[in-house]
Amino acid sequence: MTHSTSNRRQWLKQSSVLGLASATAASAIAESASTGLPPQVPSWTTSLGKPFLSPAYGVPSEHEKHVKRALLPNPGPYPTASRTPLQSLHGTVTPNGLVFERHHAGFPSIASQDHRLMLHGMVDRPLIFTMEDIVRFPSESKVYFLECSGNSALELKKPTGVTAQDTHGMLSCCEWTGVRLSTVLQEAGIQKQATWLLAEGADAAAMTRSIPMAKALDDAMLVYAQNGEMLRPEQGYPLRLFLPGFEGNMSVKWLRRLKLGDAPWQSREETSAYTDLMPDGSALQFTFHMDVKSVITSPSGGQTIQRPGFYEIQGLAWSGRGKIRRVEVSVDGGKNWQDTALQEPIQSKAVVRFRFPWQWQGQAALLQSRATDEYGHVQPSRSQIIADKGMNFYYHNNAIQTWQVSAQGEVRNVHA
Ligand SMILES: Nc1nc2c(c(=O)[nH]1)N[C@H]1C(S)=C(S)[C@@H](COP(=O)(O)O)O[C@H]1N2
Ligand SMILES: [Mo]
Repeated sequence: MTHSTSNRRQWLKQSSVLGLASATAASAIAESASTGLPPQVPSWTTSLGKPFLSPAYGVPSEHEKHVKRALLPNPGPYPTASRTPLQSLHGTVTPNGLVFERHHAGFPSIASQDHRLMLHGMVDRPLIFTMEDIVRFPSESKVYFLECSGNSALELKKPTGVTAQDTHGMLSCCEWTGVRLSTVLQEAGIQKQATWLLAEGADAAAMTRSIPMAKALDDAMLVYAQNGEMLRPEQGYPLRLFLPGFEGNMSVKWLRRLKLGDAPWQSREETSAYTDLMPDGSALQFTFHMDVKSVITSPSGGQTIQRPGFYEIQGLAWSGRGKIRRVEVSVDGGKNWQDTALQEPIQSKAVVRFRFPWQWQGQAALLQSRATDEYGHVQPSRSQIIADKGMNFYYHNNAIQTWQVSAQGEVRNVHA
């Protein structure tokens, strides 16, 4: 039993690190006698549990019902997205039922056997694929983040969201399975004048975006599965385009048509929307990459730190250009920075979790995180972004987020 003894010693050591040593075994036993909680034998140990298949498709514990997608507080009469509860997640993968949703005209219910993908334009052989045809191609599975370019947009002018879900929840990270787009394009024969690709969705919004051929032939995928099961209808069942690291809008869901051409189509979603107005009156178009960004999820807005002691500051970092190289944390609003530990594996264009040990002694603090990617791009502060791009733009806000911790331990969204 040396094994359990050493475990126990380790636990005692750990508990003193956490400042819990004062909670004595005696008081726990006294509490147990009146509540029937462990170490008393609790009711769930003395009666039969639920049977198999209740339900046949599993759902989270009934005690985790607060962990759910949500609209922003006061989203107005026309909510445009539901958000992922980042502050309640662990690791890096977003469970399918919590992946944020963004659709411009609701989401359709399309039977797999009724779906078709048309491929035409500057190709040698125009083709129409069934889902059976698509799934027969050699496939691959990759972990990638997806971020709406409108994520955190409302935070530029004033702190708007309460929680990390509100401020950064149009972000997900899944294992996507599908076929390389290049494989399917080669089947049709790409003509050499073709430099752009049009992707169109089968939803009522007929979401339409132009994509450079270089991206189409690089890591773009035609995705049919997500975290080990077929796509959820909200995520584009039965088929979506997936462009790793690019603004979420371009990963067209319910993908019905691809057309090759020699110029962008200037669709609504790349002219009136998804462009950024600059101070000189010009607009940035075809931004494509989601730049390096991070957010602390624990402790984060809306939470309260209950008592002084040890806390592990945790958060998420990602870059649409490649791998995260470094994440620093500041507890004094950006005056001093310290390196955090990055959770392996660090995958390209995927979310990385960072961890930082912190002693909170009841002092007011301003928590920030700052990510750097493998190409040396550093996440900017809000004032740097405003100096650079002004305040008339809406999309692509990757500014450093500040959480203010009060002496009472309340955590609030503020501008530092
Ligand atoms: N066909 C279609 N594709 C679409 C959209 C849409 O409305 N229709 N919304 C886009 C936007 S703006 C984003 S951010 C992502 C969101 O993907 P998700 O709902 O799977 O999180 O899908 C994109 N693809
Ligand atoms: Mo989006």
